[in-house]
Amino acid sequence: MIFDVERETLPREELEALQLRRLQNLCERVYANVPHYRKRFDEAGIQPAHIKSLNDLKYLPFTEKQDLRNNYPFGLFAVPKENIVRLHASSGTTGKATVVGYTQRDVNNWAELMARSFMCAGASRQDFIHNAYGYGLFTGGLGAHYGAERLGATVIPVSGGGTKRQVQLMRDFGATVLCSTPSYALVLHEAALEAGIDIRTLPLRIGIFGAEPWTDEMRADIETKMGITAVNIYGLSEIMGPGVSMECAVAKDGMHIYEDHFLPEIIDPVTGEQLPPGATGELVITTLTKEGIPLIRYRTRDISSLNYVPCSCGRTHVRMRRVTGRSDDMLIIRGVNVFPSQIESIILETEGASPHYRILVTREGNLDHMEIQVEVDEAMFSDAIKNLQRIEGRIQKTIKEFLGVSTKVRLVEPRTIERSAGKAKRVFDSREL
Ligand code: ADP
Ligand code: K
Ligand code: ZN
Repeated sequence: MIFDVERETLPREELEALQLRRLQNLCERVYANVPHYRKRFDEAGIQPAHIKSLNDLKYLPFTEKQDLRNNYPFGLFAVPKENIVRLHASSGTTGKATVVGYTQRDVNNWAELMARSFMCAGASRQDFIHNAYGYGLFTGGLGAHYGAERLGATVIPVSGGGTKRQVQLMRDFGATVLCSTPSYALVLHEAALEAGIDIRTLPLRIGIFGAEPWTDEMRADIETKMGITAVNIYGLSEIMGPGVSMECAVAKDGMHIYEDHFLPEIIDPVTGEQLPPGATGELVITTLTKEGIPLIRYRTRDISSLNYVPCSCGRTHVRMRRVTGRSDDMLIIRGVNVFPSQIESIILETEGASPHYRILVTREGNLDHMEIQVEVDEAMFSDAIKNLQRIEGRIQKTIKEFLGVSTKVRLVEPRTIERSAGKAKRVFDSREL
């Protein structure tokens, strides 16, 4: 089922014609209303009227997170302040928070795209949606909330935290859809077990997980434990919030970017050159319809690739591959590039290791040291030390083999690694201090 059949299945030619019209209009708007962009366009010797085709996108200047910070709080807004109906701020995972503003049309579009996303995940107005994304300045809670209402479903605005109670409510109200970070889904599962509730026996059938990187191995783990279909949702506050792209439950193979609203590119993060379809690099997004804070070629820092192969679900919008991490998440350990998600995959493939882990990086003298702490699976906890050491050794060896880096792996007792209601913090790199 497709929420907006007409727009979500537009033939590529028509889609591109629409994108071009919207891009031209966007350039006019930011040139006229945002001093920062007028200056950038002038410096690059480009005028809105120069944009004759989507190919000309590459001549436009990039926007970086730093540009939002330099113009903090409202400098990049393109409409008079009284036209802004809501503010949100990014969670500041990688530094000072940035502020974004929405017009009434922006919040309507957002609800529309989140409604599309719910249906893309297989949900409908029959569903009870347990929304455990944080409500507040973070975009997750309210973003999913209004989308669920737009769909006509029943939304349960639980927000993050109060885990024990959440589990009871999920059972009592018979939630069929869960929205949360994937790490919080695991926390809910754990709390349910403690309360003697087997989530597999509840009506819950769909998990819509995002806001942080996760792996296919994590998906499989959650699906088995909770007896649900887990799909990936992507978004960022600078561009809108959740619902920039959504994985369809039909193919479960990458997230459809709502291309009538967002124009994606993949670039080489070092040279800034556009890369051909399919290549892996940094995702760059231009907002085609946003009024409050429209952004040209926003560098997300997220590493992905674009798949233009038609999808079996019927949607024509391009799919982005699961984000393996942000370019600024990449750890360089003694010269070797390592993404935390690669480590996660290996941990989850190892029997006896739980999905709760953290990565500690330190420097001793001139040498980087990486220690990975993994909670041992409850069932294995009472096993002989010898067996536990075997698990540690296996993870260590696999990481060395596949990622080429030596690590120390330490199994720790179940439930000793801190749980989070939102985005999990897994990497502790004390080298930066
Ligand atoms: P912050 O940048 O402060 O974390 P946001 O809450 O806007 O602020 O987070 C957006 C970021 O979260 C994205 O740029 C991306 O790095 C990450 N993210 C969101 N959804 C996903 C997802 N499904 N997979 C991987 N990373 C995601
Ligand atoms: K309903
Ligand atoms: Zn699809």
